[in-house]
Amino acid sequence: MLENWRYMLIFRSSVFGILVIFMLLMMGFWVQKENVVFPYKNEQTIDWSKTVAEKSKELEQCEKKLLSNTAENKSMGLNTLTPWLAPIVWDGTYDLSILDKQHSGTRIGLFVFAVKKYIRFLQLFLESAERYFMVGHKVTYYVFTDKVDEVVKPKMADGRILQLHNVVADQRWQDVSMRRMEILTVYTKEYMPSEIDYLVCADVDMVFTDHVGVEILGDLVATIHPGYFLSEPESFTYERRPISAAYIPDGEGDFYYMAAFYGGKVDEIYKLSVACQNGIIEDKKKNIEAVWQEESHLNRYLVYNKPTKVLSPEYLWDTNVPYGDLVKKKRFVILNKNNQEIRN
Ligand code: UD2
Repeated sequence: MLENWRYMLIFRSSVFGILVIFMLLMMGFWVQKENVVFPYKNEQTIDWSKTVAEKSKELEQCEKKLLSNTAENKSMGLNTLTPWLAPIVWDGTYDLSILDKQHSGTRIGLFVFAVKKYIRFLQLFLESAERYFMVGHKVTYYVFTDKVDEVVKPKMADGRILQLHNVVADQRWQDVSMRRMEILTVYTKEYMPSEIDYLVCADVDMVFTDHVGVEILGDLVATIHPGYFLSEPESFTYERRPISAAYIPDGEGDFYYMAAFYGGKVDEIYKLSVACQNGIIEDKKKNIEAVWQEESHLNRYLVYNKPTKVLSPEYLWDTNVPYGDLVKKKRFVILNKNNQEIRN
């Protein structure tokens, strides 16, 4: 009897135990099932091809904003960054109100030669600069001429100074043009460091036709020649004769820069002018002259000392070159002149 009772107890406990284990297993399964199933209540299919297509459209539009979509516009000159990550300044690539604040108090020099018959361009150059060049900032004009008495002083805004300096009138126009480098080596060392922070060098046979402001300032700044902004380096008119100090071998060089507008911090322009002037002297000793005089030496310098900022052809436009429609703003424009007449 006692034996039966013990078996009954063992049997009942076992059944109870099995039931408990079964219930626990069921609960575990339920919990697991719920955990697994709950986050994926409804199965969702993502259309990856659509998402990828939408993204590439967005990227394409983004690229279009920077470059227009023709083959030509893939050219380096239409980019907004150089391969060494210096900005190429185009309209819309900067916020002037931020830059103006950053440059409050900055002193800027504008260096120009108006020698012999080129004096006729000076009045328009200065008056247009008063209207468009660094408006609201401190500006010193450094005018070098052999005709100080003929200079017509423009009406100038507060904070702007006109300095007139006498300079020798070389006989050949090429020598007048190159003389600028020699003068720069002296002034950027002796006088300008205490007078200005940045220097901008310009040709005089030019007119400012739109805003040119502090967006152009940088350590070393050069402007893309409007005739070459769509061209490949092989067609640039660099000095190609190895005998010249301005020589640039095939395969080297990024842009063709124009000597009619460049600039930078005063000490950078000092280094640039010394290098170019030394090149000019070396060539003179060999009785040669670089194909585009100081512009060739400038280009050589800038191949091996990359500018920290590059100005698009907005900042140097020539109405005689094609593709003007690609350059919406023409801020500093070359005047047409009769070279034969003016250089004699
Ligand atoms: C190109 C470049 C110029 C320079 C030159 C060198 C342009 C717009 N400019 O100019 O930067 O590299 O080639 O070959 O293409 N000047 C005088 N009196 C003179 C002669 C020259 O003041 O008798 C000054 C003046 O500031 C003039 C500058 O030198 O703007 C350059 O001379 P250019 O304009 O006659 O030379 P150009 O047009 O070939």
